Amino acid sequence: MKIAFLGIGTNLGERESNLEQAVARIEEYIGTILISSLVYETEPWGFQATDEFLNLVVKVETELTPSGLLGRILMIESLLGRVRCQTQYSSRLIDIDILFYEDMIIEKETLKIPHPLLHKRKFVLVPLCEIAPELIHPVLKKTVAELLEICEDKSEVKKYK
Ligand code: PH2
Ligand code: MG
Ligand code: MG
Repeated sequence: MKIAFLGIGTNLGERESNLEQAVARIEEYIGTILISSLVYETEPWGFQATDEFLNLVVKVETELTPSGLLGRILMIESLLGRVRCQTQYSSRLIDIDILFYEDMIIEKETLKIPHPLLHKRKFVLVPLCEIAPELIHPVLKKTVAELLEICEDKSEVKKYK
């Protein structure tokens, strides 16, 4: 069994229901969720949108390999109705990102682990720090709590429920 941390986000449609469905599909197709953060309401990061996001982070136990995990994530995203746009960032029904997989470092075109932007995003670091403050980033060699402390992202991240 391997441990992975996944970030989940949505800013379109019935956001709470999107998260609930994503969590249910993760349990069905990926593995057991060991811990889940609270849900946070967060300002769109890196692009302009009027719709705020709901974000959370989960810790899962899985038998899948990293590429197997990515395959299931893409399947779950499309099951939940996600249509991918060409533009870099856009509003979405659901987005599931692999943040960490064990302490593995993967640098493929189609799969980068740890998530290359996680340390720049408070919408990831705040929920991650809630459930795993002492986790060490295998590339940056800092704990999640330290990464949050030095993060320059000033966007708003507030507890939703
Ligand atoms: N995801 C992005 C880009 N910007 N901003 C917030 N607040 N939450 C997200 O999940 C998010 C984002 C790309 O996946
Ligand atoms: Mg993302
Ligand atoms: Mg994604």
